[in-house]
Amino acid sequence: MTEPGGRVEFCDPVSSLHRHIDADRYDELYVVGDVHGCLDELRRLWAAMGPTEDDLVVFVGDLVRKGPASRAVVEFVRDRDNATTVRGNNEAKLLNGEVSRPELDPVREYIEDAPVALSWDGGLVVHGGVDPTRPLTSHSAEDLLETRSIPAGNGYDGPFWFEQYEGPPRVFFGHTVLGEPIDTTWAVGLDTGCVYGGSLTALATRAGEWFSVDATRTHQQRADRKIVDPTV
Ligand SMILES: [Mn+2]
Repeated sequence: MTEPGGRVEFCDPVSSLHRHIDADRYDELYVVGDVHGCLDELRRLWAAMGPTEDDLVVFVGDLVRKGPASRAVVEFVRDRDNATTVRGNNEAKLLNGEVSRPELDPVREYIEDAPVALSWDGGLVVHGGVDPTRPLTSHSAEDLLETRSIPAGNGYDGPFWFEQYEGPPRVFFGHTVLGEPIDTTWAVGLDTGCVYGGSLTALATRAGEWFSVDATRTHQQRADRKIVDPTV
């Protein structure tokens, strides 16, 4: 079963950074929020989900930075045939040279190969979000990586794109740190701030089953005003 809505299309150059999958090839599609190097929490979440080789686990990006084990988290995802990731804004910062992390050089090729968008019929995984006032075909890679507030901006003041968006497709996203996951008809927000002492969250999209593990410890402090309590 796929979500309602047809195939997701982007225009060049984003179309070359878009991976479309046939959802019918998988028994279950899991989507996981921002990991940010939290390897211990990732291991516990993975054990709780127990994905089989016939499932696919899709990460929303931001595997790296801020937490203690960025390289090992990338290797964890890379080395599993039933796991894949889209690119997050923190991976983009590595690729564009905005930040330098030589210890990630051994996994740079995998990060470079990660698409900015991954979709199946009716479903779309991106790191940031989409602008509900514009068609997907007008979105840049940067839009998909960083959209948070609409009108555009990167702030935590809102209003947020996911409060206004009415699909299709149903969009699964991270990037905006949430006090609780967002689970609406058209938007599923999964970044529950693991690296900030929150939790690491996943959704089994078919079963509608949520998985969450509490952070082992707080790796970075974060102002409360930069954690969104969903109102949708
Ligand atoms: Mn993030």
